[in-house]
Amino acid sequence: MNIGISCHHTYGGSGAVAAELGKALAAKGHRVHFFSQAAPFRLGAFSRNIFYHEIEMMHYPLFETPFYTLALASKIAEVAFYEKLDVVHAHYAIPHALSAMLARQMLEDKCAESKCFKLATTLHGTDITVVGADRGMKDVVRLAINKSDGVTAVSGYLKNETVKMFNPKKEITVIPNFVDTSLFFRSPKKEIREQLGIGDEKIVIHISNFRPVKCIGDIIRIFYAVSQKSQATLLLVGDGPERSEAETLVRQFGIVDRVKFLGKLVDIVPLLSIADVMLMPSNAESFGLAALEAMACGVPVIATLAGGFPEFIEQGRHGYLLPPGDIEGMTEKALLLLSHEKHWQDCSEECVKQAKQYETTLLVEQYEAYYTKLLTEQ
Ligand code: GMT
Repeated sequence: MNIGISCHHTYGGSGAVAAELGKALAAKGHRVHFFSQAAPFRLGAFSRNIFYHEIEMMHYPLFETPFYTLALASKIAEVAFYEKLDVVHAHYAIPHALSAMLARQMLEDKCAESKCFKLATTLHGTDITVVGADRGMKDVVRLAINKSDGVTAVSGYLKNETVKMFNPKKEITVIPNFVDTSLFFRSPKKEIREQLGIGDEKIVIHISNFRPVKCIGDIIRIFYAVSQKSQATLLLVGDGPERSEAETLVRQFGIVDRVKFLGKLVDIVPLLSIADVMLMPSNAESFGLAALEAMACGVPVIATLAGGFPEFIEQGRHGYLLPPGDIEGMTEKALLLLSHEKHWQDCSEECVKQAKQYETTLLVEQYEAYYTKLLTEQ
């Protein structure tokens, strides 16, 4: 198939899923065209069957802000026509699904409707729960959903939220996040600890784009309480709007030497491989890709009874789920995992087993079947 993928390039789950999906489809022989403002952060090196189209925007003094949505639509239309795209897969409802919809209209005179690409849209989370909930954006998100030929959501939770908010015309299919366990597996290296200046203490990790939903403040508070009872280091991977507040809290708590802000790193396997617990106290999380990737590396997760976490993290088996904001509860469970070696080992092994249920190859087959279904439907 000839597949177009339109996604955000920035450090975040939707861009990661889009890039990993495109790479896996290309490895299976499909020709994959990426559309984004800059190269998606997980795209990596050149590979056969992958084509990347950077969206160039027109800058003209009359326009205060350039029109990304329109430039993207023009690019999709151009590539779809010349490369005969079968499917355009929009990751995140806006602007990607809207631009693809517009591209289709641009092509109306050029190709017969039956030959024009099918539009698949994957909802990732904040496109519904944050952007879709905004009064000014709601109707445009609804349009993007209803004008797509098919819509998928990354969890049952997100599907239900979407149905509640938008009552879409078509059935939403759940295709969860996935992980390539041939790349994400535990392989601890001593030199990583040395480079980070860490001895043999326990390691707590968090990876995200530091947005308010991630509750970075809770992470610092939990870790502070943990650090009072256990010799541990906190690795914070990523960056974003909540970082400076987190740094302030770390200073106030006097734990600067125990917390390492590592910034936006793409190669996270070496860090996950030395981690003992992943903290994800988000107050809303449609799936939680970083948690799944941690589990593939044998890292038990402490997350919240919110969003999609309960769909793949079982209480006491892969870690623990507590109500959002329950700092005391999360601290207690973190200490339990950090101090009971046998329990940690059991959870770690179960995490690896569970991650294999979300193997990239399995879920990519589901996306392929989904595209085929759209192409055969009238
Ligand atoms: O906030 C992020 O990390 C990015 C965010 C997004 O909306 O792009 O990620 C979402 O998509 C990921 C991949 O499907 C999911 O694993 C995340 O749970 C989801 N984030 C939220 O729902 C907050």
